[in-house]
Amino acid sequence: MNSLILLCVFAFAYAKHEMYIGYKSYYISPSHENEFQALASLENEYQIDVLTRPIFGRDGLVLVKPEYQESFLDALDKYGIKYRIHFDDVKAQLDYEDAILELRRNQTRSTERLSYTSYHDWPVIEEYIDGIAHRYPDLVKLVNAGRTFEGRNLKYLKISTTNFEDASKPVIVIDAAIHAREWATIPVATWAIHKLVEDVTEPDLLNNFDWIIFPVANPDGYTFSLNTQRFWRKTRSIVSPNTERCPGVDGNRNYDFHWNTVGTSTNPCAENYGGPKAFSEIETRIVRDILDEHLSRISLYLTIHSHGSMILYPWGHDGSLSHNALGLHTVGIEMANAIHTKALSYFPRYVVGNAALVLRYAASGASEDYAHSVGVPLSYTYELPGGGRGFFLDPIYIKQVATETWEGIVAGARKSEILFRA
Ligand code: 0X9
Ligand code: ZN
Repeated sequence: MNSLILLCVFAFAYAKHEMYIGYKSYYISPSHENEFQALASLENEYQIDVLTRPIFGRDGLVLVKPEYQESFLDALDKYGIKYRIHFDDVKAQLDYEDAILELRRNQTRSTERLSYTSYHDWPVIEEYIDGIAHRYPDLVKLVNAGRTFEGRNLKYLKISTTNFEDASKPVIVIDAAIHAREWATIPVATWAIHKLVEDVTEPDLLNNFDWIIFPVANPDGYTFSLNTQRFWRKTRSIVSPNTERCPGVDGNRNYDFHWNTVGTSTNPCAENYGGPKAFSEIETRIVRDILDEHLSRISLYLTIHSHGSMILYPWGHDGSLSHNALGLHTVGIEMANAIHTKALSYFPRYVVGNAALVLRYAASGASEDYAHSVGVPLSYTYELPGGGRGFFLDPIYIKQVATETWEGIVAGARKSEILFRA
């Protein structure tokens, strides 16, 4: 009987990542402009999923389907793009990661209401969000902003000592996990909530600002990535009958800023599908509406992604600099420096810069560009640190990344207030 149960458990575990059988991942290191350009065209031709964009002096990470292993590597050779294997058997690595997660879940007891020792599924995070609003009614308001395609509630928190009624306070907006597979972004957002509500060590952050935190902007995608398809990036909506086979839209290509022009795809099966129209997704409409409602008071917008240790600012669709480029760069550096004061010495240092120039890859329809285009003076994409294993930040680093990133948020908020009042 016992061995039957074990067999079932193993069969289930084995089946979980079955679709990745034969997949391999590679570090790639393009070094010249023409190599970066060639890579962009190879992505489409060989259906490469770029898990981390390579930047100057730092390897990228790509996931390659079984049918393109040889031809893709041949093409890299042809263009002289250096590469080396990351995971020879992606499925086996995903099974291993599941085992680590399970171990961490069972091993640790946390005194915090939400532990930072493993990744939680959406119901656990939802319960935490609900609980915070329930326990701190004078400080926190839960907004139920709508339902996802699969029927999950899209919830964000408004945190304010003055019920958002003091129009002289700047507002800070943070969202996380619009990209489903970027799991580590969620604890960063919930840690910010924790530090503003449950463990206030920087009271000025609470008293001088109003906060809007949307910790899981894409719960459908996140759930699908946790349970079914690890590298799922998009939402889960079926936007028209011909997208049934390939559901989902890349939320960070769906904003109405040069929508559908560059670094995006019209193919619903592509990871960077921008959707049938701008703001086709409720997940992005919610952020649009938050920005719209509080625009005159928003001093800082942060969209949390992972990974790559970068702080990126507009304009990411063409690499040009905005009227506020100096402010964006200065505050970006302040945030990175603040993170570095708490970062581990063996984590890579943050790179700060224009999104398209740093990534050598232009992409339109992204939220940080959109927010800036409608008037948010300081708008950034954070790409959090990875954990050496590529996409998977080992749970032992979750708290580290959450706490060091909080330092960046604190520094950004304080700087944004000075500029807001100037
Ligand atoms: O491509 C993205 O959406 C972001 N990188 S990720 O690996 N998290 O997918 C970068 C967005 C950069 N910003 C703009 N292009 N505006
Ligand atoms: Zn992302």
